[in-house]
Amino acid sequence: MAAPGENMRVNSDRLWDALMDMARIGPGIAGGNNRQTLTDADAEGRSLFQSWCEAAGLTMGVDKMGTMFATRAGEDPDALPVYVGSHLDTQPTGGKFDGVLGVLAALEVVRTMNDLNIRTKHPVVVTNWANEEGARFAPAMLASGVFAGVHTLDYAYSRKDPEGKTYGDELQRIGWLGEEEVGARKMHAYLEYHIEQGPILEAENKTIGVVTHCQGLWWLEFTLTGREAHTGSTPMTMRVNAGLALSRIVEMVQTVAMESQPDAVGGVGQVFFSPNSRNVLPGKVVFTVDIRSPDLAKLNAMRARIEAEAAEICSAIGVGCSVEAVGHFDPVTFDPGLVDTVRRSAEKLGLSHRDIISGAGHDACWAAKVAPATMIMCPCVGGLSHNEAEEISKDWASAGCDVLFHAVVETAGLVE
Ligand code: HGY
Ligand code: MN
Ligand code: MN
Repeated sequence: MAAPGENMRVNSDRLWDALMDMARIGPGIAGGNNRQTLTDADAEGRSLFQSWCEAAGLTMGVDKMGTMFATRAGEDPDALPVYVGSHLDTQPTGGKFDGVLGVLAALEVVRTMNDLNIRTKHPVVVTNWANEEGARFAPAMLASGVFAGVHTLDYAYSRKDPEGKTYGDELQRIGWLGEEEVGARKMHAYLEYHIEQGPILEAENKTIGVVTHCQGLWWLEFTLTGREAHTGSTPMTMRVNAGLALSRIVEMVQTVAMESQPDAVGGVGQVFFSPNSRNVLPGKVVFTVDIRSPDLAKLNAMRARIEAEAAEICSAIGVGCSVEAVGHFDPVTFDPGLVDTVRRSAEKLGLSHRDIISGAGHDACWAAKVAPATMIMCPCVGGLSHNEAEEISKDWASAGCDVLFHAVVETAGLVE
């Protein structure tokens, strides 16, 4: 017996076309995207997204961090909106779907609501969070962090990219500095649809991830100070080699993460050498350690051990060592009521699903501090993400969007 509404589906072709159209903006060099926050490519993608929202009859608002909110009116003007979205910014060698799927699926939900003349009690707001990736301006999820009161606007504006440009200046330069106070908007609920960015759903042949939690994170930025010297004429016993300290610390982080299993990860993705000349020993090495776990005690124990052992490593070879936490959030438990709504929507649609903990961080992690929030995931090929070869199937994309559609309509309250 078909469940009520189970035949209501989104337009799979229209969703996929939107994804492919957006992917043409800020192309990478290997089939993915390089549409980093507050670049001209980001501005171009924002304008395309705004044109689609306005064509769907939505009203666009932009806040002082550049986050975009496109509203579909509800029947009850006093009802708080249901926010649905993710992020359009990408990694420098990002894929076509990380974040973008969640924003354009939210738009597809609204487009389908329009097609079916669906009216809801609560408004629905399609959301594009600024600077989710934190690749150009650390930390990640910067705009949603300001929205949730975790960061101040001044702190966010002061964040610098590797060229020394500030977030505030770049937001002004691309013309997307909005007028709304960040966080002034109040949410009835927040839902985010995202690719898994890991291997579990595909390996278990599950179409939907019902996200119950998100693991916590520390980004520890180390600055090691050695002595610049000639790599040829300086005897080994006279070297103060910050590069050697870096290599020992990276190895140590791997050991700490492996000894903290299960449910712990650690690694280094970004390193800056100075002067970065092939025949000069580095005077300064700056790098970020990324550690994560769904277990807060374990996460903090990893941090303490890494900082202590890094100090010992540097002391043993006479290298200066300082560390600053440049990103953090505790493990997140999503709203059980919304998680159940997602699970029932998947069941109503006859889609295979399993509960899952998000390995990656998302804007939903900060939204969960100010409103009931949850996530939906779809598989990605080989679990690969933050790689231009990131791939999903069209069927996966629309199956998760169908679940999002049903969960949003239920949460926003269908008006018959
Ligand atoms: O780092 C993360 O987990 C996210 O991709 N910003
Ligand atoms: Mn993402
Ligand atoms: Mn990402």
